[in-house]
Amino acid sequence: MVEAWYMDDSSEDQRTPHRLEPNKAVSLEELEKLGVLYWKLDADNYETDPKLAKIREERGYSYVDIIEIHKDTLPNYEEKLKIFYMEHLHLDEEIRYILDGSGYFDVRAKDEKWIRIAMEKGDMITLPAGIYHRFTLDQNNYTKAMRLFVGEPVWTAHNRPADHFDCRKEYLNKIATAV
Ligand code: KMT
Ligand code: NI
Repeated sequence: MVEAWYMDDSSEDQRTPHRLEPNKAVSLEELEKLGVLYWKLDADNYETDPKLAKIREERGYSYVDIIEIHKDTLPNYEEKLKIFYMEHLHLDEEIRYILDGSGYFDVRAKDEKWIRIAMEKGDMITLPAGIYHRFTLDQNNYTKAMRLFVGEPVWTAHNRPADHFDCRKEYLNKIATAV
């Protein structure tokens, strides 16, 4: 099962876990209140997996591609990693399914603290439009992920501050009333 925790605020290497001492875990229910959805899937059979097909059908995830994040396979690797780790939001959902390797998605809690979500092979996540977040490789330095999207993909990241977007306002309203 996916593990998440509140981060410490040390400025050491972003690829280390950054757990608080003692660890302060975050449950799937808490993530759900932030609009973050999670599924565990069979990554060895993603091409024929009926569970993935059902999620795609239900949520309208018509587009898929695969990104491999490794210094030898990703063009402009260093630059991309820096961009991924800048706090940003999107006007649409960010949907990622880890097919191999691992990495951390960090999302802002209601109180603005960072929550780190440790994603491994078989973990699929949806970040809602308007949530501030970022991504980093962990110390394994490798992620292979499926990127999904509703319709034609728009990967544009709006770096913080991006509070003027309607989706940000709608997002804040939504989590304010989530119980
Ligand atoms: C993103 O948008 O931050 C990414 O695509 C990160 C890599 S997907 C694991
Ligand atoms: Ni993003």
